[in-house]
Amino acid sequence: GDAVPASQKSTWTQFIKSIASVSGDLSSLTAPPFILSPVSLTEFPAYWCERPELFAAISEGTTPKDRAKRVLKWFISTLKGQYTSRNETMGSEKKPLNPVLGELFYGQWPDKNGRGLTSLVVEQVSHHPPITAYYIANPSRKITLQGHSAQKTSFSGGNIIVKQVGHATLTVTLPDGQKEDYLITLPRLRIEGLWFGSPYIELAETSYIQSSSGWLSTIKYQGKGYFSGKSHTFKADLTPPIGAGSGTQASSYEGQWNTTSKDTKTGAVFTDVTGPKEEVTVRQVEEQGEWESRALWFKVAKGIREGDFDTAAREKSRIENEQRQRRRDEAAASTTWQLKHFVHQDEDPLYERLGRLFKALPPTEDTYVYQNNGPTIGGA
Ligand code: 0T9
Repeated sequence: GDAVPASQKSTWTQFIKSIASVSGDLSSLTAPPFILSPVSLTEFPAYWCERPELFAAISEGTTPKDRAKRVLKWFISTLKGQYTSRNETMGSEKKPLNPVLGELFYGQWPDKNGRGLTSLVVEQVSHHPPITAYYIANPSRKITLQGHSAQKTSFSGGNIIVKQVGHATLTVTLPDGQKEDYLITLPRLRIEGLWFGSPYIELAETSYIQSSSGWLSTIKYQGKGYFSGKSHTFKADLTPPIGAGSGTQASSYEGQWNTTSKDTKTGAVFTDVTGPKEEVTVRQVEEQGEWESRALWFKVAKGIREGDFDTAAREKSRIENEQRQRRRDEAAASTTWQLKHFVHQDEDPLYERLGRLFKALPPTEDTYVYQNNGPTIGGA
């Protein structure tokens, strides 16, 4: 493969073979240095809000359909960051740092142009399997997003197939005090280009955004050579509540989630992510607590960035050994790790209620409920 450094060719081949044989969870596989990212998975929920103005604009919707359309527009506009940004910043998809239990990530997007301050709280709520819980809020717009993210991986046709486990719920409180909820399911990923050492993500199959108002977005994803000649293609249908009167019109949108899309009927621009996005603002590493991601991984990340992989590996082992010791101590004392910001619940009533409207599978899922106890950063 082209992108694989000569000295890492055999380890890369070995690595691909081990991916093919280990199914389910790839997070703890040891990968060759050239494919390592210095960023932990706990930072990934920030991708949900790198266009904070689109998140804030949801509250400006004047009808249930208008708001459902704005939620869809915000969602589609996050996909470029979520799934192609490592290729842009690091040349290819890379293996993120595997978060430790209790790892935290806090951030915010400042108030600008009256959009309000948006804040982010992330906690690694499980190490094995890895599960990341997150909460994003724009209090002045009365919009919240809560979710958790896990993955089940398999290998097929030379690609890694990633089924995303978990979901997100978005809630907007309307001027009359009524809440409108949205259940957001997540697309399937195919990681291609592995043999050449230059992996990238393509999205596949279907994801949904179901509003409590009844409006449903059905989003279909395709890569090159299916219904479009282009990669990163989607088609979304926004359909009215079941049994709605004839005055309610469906809409559809299509295009590329990494560039632009339009209203299928009118041709009007729907999403355009060709302009700059806003990365999350995070406290200086020196000011962070020991469980905060960038402080926790500082030496490992520095080693990876500077090509000092011996230091990176040594520091990573130190963190992992410390974790193992912690788990042993807890077992000996018959205690368990206490989560800081989230409480696990076996059932999510909102998932069940909204999922029923479009026959979500599975019919029920667990959830991590935010405890409203995140740090107050700049008045958040
Ligand atoms: C939620 C996102 C998720 C996390 C990552 C599959 C993956 C871990 C999960 C799904 C975010 O909202 C969106 C984007 C990228 C996803 C990652 C891409 C990836 O490769 C990793 C997996 C665990 C690997 O590291 C596989 C090995 C690697 C060598 C391939 C580059």
